Amino acid sequence: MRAPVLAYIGLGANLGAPVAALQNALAALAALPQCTLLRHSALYGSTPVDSSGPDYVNAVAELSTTLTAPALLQALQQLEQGAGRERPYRNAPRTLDLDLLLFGGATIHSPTLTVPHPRMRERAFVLLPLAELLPAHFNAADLAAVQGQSIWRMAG
Ligand code: PH2
Ligand code: MG
Ligand code: MG
Repeated sequence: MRAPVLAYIGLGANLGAPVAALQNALAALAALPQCTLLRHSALYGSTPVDSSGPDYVNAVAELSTTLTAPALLQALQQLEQGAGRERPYRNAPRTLDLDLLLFGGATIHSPTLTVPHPRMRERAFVLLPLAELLPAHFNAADLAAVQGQSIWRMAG
């Protein structure tokens, strides 16, 4: 058995019922084989960034997993498919997006996966929920860099 790794997953949705989609996705992540859902951030509302349609709901989940990164990516893609994800064009509005942000301390550059996620430090909808879970990972300059972006913590 591989040693468990802490993986961080960015969740996003802006079509259908996004709050329910994220709640269902968190339950589905908790039920994945070889994965334990340890913590998740609050849910955040956010304005689409390089995307369109209704406001997004975003969050970040922390998993402990003995899956490999490609196996975890495949499991995330299956959950997206199960939530009715369609990919008509890049950054299209979506029913569920699950992005692998961090996989332990791994750096991965494969044709299908780049970790750490290349845009995670530029996007408040990833950075703020991730910083909620990993405050020591980010400094004031990191947070200041995304300060102008429209994001709000949702109640509950
Ligand atoms: N995801 C994108 C593109 N733009 N904007 C917001 N606010 N939230 C997202 O999750 C998001 C986005 C591509 O995955
Ligand atoms: Mg994404
Ligand atoms: Mg994605």
